Formats: sequence, C-alpha cells, structure tokens
Amino acid sequence: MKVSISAITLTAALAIGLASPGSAHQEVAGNLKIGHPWIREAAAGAPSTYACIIEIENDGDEPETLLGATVDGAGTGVLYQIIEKDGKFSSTIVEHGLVIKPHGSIELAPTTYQFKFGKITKALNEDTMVNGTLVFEKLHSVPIHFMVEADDTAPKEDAAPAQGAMHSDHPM
Ligand SMILES: [Cu+2]
Repeated sequence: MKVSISAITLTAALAIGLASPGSAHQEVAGNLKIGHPWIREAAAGAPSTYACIIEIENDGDEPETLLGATVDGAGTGVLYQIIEKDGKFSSTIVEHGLVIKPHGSIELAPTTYQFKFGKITKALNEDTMVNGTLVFEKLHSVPIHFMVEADDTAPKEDAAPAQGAMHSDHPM
C-alpha cells in the first residue's frame, strides 16, 4: 500500500471500524497496478451504489484509459466526476474515460471520481470480495475483485443547479 491513500479515506475507514489498510489488495493487469478497488455495501434491491479505487499506477510507456467497470450484483458502473461549486456537489459523466499517463497514476476517491451503479440485484455485504471488471481502452475488460466497504464519505449531491425555479422533486 502506498502512502498516497487519502488521509480522509483512511480516517473514515478507521473511524467506522473497517478493515485496516493492511487488508488493502492490489491487482495487476498488464502494466497497471490497481490498488484496492472497492464498492460501497448495498442491500439487494437498493437503487444505487458506487465504487472507487485507491490508485491505478501505469508502469508502462503508453497511456491507458479507464473507461468503465462492472460488478457482480451491481451491473455496469458509469464513470462520473464529482464537481464542487460554491459548496454544492454535482456529478458529470466522464465521456471519454480517464487517462493514466505513462508512469503516472490516477485516484478514484468518493469526492473526485466514482463509478456509479444502478439497481443492486445481489446484496453487497461489507468485508466480502466480489468479482468484477475494469474496462480499459487497450487492455479491454480486466477481471478484478472489489472489496465491499461501508463507506460514507461520498459528498451529498444536489440534483439540480440552484438557479431560479427549482422543480427537482425527483431523486438523482
Ligand atoms: Cu483491497
């Protein structure tokens, strides 16, 4: 585990008695090192959940692009960027994926990037590992394992811009 694990994530994890950082796992795909992919716990039938990754390091000489993810029981995750403006949070789809430069790295933290999943068909239970994939431009679909965590650090998002007439009575 690299030191680049965010202090916030670590503190939150410890505060709610989660697995210690010692249990963080790493997966390798091609030139990529994928550090601790995880997904938020969710009951079967829950409307949504999200997944994040502590870090993906690219040890290769070519850029790679992270495009998507799948998780057993949660289906296909869409990559979103979380945006903060004037203390309000919203999110927008990352249309063309997230580039990982040669010898560079990216982090997907709940406050920056999330894979968002829709309806949960099979319970995601805390402290278990679930099968999934990450989808890259060059490596295509890579099978990995996500750890299920009881994360609560994702910012609360506002569904609509706070301008003029607000009629956003529908959830996100
Ligand atoms: Cu892990």
